[in-house]
Amino acid sequence: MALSTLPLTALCFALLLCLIGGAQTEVPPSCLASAGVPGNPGHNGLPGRDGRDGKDGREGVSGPKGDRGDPGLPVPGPPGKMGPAGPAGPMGQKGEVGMPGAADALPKSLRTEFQTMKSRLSVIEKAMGFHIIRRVGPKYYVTEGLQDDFDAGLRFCRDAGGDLVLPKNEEENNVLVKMLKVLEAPIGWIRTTDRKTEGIFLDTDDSTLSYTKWKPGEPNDHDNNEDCSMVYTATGLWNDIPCDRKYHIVCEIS
Ligand code: MFB
Ligand code: CA
Ligand code: CA
Repeated sequence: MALSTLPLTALCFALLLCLIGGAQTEVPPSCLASAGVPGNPGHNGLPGRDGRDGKDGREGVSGPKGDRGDPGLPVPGPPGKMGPAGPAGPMGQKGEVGMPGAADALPKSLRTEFQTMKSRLSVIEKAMGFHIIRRVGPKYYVTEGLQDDFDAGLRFCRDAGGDLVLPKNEEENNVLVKMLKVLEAPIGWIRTTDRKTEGIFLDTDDSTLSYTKWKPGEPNDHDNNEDCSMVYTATGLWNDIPCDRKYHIVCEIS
């Protein structure tokens, strides 16, 4: 019987015998037959083990838009922006009658005197904040001996509850000169400028001057740049000078 007609198992057995036979001696001639006609394909083998996961695929194209979601829960949103101020409310009721002021507790004849004493006390308290104090009429001329420009002098005196000095008569001008001598200061500021109208010297509240003591030939707006005023300690005379100079500051408290 030719090998090609034997069933597969028999063929394998025959081949096995050949190989075994060959292992002990040379391969017997019966096994050296020419290759047979290929057999019929065998049955499919058992399914193999799962293979390893393949590489991730490329991102897919976006899918179609989903259906509209259900309405959200009725959750209160954040507070809105502050609205515009409403109209002023109606006038409130009349308040209780206050406690009688100290002056009200006095007989009418003493009330004015009481108010005067109160305001004098306030002036003295402000003046007592300075090292050098001179009383002149109802006013106090005070200084710390500081030097600065005109506007800094205005600020310094106003912050202390007074103002930069402006003599309103000969007596006040003389007291100012004496204070500058105590400071050994050759020049001091005077509270008047012609910043508003060139050549017209006014108080800083734009009121006119009732007293001046200009040096002859002054004010002359020297170099077209003199809008503030000073007093010479040696003569008590006034001169217009540039506002950025640094001279001694004397304040008045009244
Ligand atoms: C001038 C005066 C000016 C300056 C200058 C040096 O007087 O008006 O304010 O002080 O001298 C001549
Ligand atoms: Ca001027
Ligand atoms: Ca001048």
